[in-house]
Amino acid sequence: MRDVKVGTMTRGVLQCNGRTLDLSRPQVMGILNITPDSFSDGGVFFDAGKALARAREMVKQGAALIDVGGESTRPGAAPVSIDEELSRVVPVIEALSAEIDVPISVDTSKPEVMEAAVAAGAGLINDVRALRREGALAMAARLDVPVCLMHMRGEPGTMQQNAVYDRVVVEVLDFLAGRVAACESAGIPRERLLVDPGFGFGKTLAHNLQILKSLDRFLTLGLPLVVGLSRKSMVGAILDAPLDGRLHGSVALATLAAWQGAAIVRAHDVRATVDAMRCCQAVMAAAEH
Ligand code: YH5
Repeated sequence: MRDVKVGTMTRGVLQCNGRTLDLSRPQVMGILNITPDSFSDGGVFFDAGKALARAREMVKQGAALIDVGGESTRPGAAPVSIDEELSRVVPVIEALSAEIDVPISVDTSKPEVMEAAVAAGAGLINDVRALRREGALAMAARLDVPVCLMHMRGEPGTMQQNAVYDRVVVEVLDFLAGRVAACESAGIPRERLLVDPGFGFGKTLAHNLQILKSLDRFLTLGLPLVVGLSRKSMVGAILDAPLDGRLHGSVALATLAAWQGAAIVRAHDVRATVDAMRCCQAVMAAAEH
């Protein structure tokens, strides 16, 4: 990571497989889900053309990164085989990397998918299991791209059943510090790592709120901080709102995260979130007196 001075803060430019990600100001990672229930008209197959159009739109709206995911992490979602996940994400990453300039991240826990995605042009690995799957650490060490390590308690299907913490912020911090150490032991330099507390992954509303209130404590890890709050159930619980009523709450929480130093916010609603990040950055960059 090359360092860039921003006021008194120093943040880097991340090298992502030939593309760069400027982390001197909060950036938006646009979500591109490639699952049969997205980009389809109710059938089993998704339309790669529609996925590409959506990615293009998000780049136009200011996304600095597009996160391509072929495995649903929703509770109760069926596991996806390696071949199925490959067939969903690889063609989309290939097509995207041929026509857009921003880095593409791959949301996966499978080493085989990491390898094929990076060969197809992906520039960042976003792993909700923080490289805990067999072979994932070694694969990520071999691939020369940054990795986002996310905290999740348990597995998507059962994670809400074990959402018990003594001190949630300390426990999530300790987990991430442990994964950073595991990465360094496996040969992944710190300069290639990002961390994410994993909002909603094995956490109650109270836990999610505590983590967001104290988000700046995660900066002690010394790594760029990623957060995903967009449309999540914590927004739904606060506002008592269905999925399509969570835009303003999602943008508000993303702003609170950026204000505390989050480098990347993962979002569905790119234009609104980018506007909020620009407003937040304007205040953060203002002179003190
Ligand atoms: C994240 O936080 N999240 S997938 C449930 C929702 C809405 C959205 C009930 N991948 C994260 O977005 N990667 C996902 O409504 C992620 N951080 C990172 N790094 C879950 C998701 C969602 C779930």
